[in-house]
Amino acid sequence: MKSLIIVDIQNDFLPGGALEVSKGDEIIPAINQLQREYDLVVATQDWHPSDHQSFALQHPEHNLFDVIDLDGVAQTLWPNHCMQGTLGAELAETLDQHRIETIFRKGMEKQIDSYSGFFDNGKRKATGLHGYLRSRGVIEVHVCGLAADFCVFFTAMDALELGYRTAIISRATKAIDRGEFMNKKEQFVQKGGMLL
Ligand code: VGL
Ligand code: ZN
Repeated sequence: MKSLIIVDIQNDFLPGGALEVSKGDEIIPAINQLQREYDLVVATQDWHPSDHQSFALQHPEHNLFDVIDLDGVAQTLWPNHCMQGTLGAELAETLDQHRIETIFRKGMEKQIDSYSGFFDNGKRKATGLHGYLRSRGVIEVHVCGLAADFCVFFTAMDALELGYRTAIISRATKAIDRGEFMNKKEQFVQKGGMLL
């Protein structure tokens, strides 16, 4: 069985959003098309409390995009984004959701961020995505969505580590920083990941 994981197609990551990914909206038609090719389609949703410690405003002594130590884990400081219950946290209206069986939320815990759809950044807690995929007989996962250099990359790296045949679908992802994604893509391929 083969699953498509649609990562964080949320208003705040689209042009005009709080943490916009340039041209992030342009991949949505491709993602809508892709869904029909999979046995199982799931999605992730970044879902932060308003005082989440990944928000720069929670650390007045630091600047946006600084990297700090948060409970022993390196943390980039972001603008407030994907706050629970806000319009920015909703999945994009143009994303076709009729084949999405389950949405895995992440980043709810104030003290730790969660880029991957499988675990938080300290690998302290699992989201349940691995158990869900396993119970459905999934052995191969393809990852798409936003942002390529953060949540897509870390989701794909965890999938590889968990033993799935794993691909990132290049035409269905966009990066916050393209240079950063080039480096990370290399790491992913070196670890056995496929780029489609
Ligand atoms: C993401 C930064 C912070 C992402 C989420 O979805 O890639 N990036 N929160
Ligand atoms: Zn976030």
